[in-house]
Amino acid sequence: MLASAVQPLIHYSYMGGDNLMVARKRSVLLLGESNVGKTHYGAQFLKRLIIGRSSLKMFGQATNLDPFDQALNSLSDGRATGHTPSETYVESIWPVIDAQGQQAELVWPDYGGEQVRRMIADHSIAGAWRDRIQGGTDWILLVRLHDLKNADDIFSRPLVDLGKAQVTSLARRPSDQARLIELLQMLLYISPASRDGQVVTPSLTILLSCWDELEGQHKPREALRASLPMFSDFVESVWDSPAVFGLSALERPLSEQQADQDYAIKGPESFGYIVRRDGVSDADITWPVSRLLAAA
Ligand SMILES: Nc1nc2c(ncn2[C@@H]2O[C@H](COP(=O)(O)OP(=O)(O)O)[C@@H](O)[C@H]2O)c(=O)[nH]1
Ligand SMILES: [Mg+2]
Repeated sequence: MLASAVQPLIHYSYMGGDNLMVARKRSVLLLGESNVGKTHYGAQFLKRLIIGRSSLKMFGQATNLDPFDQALNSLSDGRATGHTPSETYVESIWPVIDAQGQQAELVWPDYGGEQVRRMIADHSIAGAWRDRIQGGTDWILLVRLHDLKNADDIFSRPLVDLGKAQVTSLARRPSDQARLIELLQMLLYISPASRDGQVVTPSLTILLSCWDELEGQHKPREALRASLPMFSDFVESVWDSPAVFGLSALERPLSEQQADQDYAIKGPESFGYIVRRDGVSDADITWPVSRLLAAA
């Protein structure tokens, strides 16, 4: 095979400082607005890696595990952890490997709750984000449907109203789905994704988080389409093969104050599930990442 044909599959990365490693390595970036469950998913994911109950293993030194350690301690008692936002962009990087020897780094950013919203409102992306976006081969976006609305917005206002006087009095903000589309558009713009045809790299996985909060939903893709149709259309048309799964990292709501005895007795690793395309649930919450490695 020609070297040039192989090139796009290879990612050069520095590991351990000085050694330039050439590896077929993926860099998976976890994204999501504030309060969608990133930290609790991270803690549950970490627990699975630690006890070996997953298809992935930790492969080297993870950085900056503090927020997850804290969440894990609370979960072990059967409690949720409080929100401890950091004002700046901080990230925790976990090197992982699957049974076939495929490696990846998982990047869990932690940032002040308003950072993503501000990024969208100001139309500007901070430097640290930019670097991450440019190096990422896969994006996993957490979306908590329960907290979002398919509300009227500037796009749903009838065009016939445009000519009428005093339309300004009807000022509306972009809806939740318009905001999410804007976020992905901005990130794509600064990513190395090719503008020709549908996007293949970075791949996009949408995890509908806190799935246990949604009633009567069976298949994740249909749930997304029903709640956020415009966002769903956007994703399907821009990406070559976007994936949509359900995620309940905790399996049930937990209180920060009152301990859930069942949790404390069985351990947090006995809780949490993923909902696959066909609506079947699976206890391996690391699977959305391991399937990306298997596809490499
Ligand atoms: N019901 C339910 N609540 C969850 C789940 N995961 C997280 N939460 C709750 O959602 C809130 C936000 O979670 P957190 O991980 O701090 O979100 P982050 O801001 O994206 O890091 C917390 O109150 C958690 O208890 C879940 O799987 N199910
Ligand atoms: Mg968090």
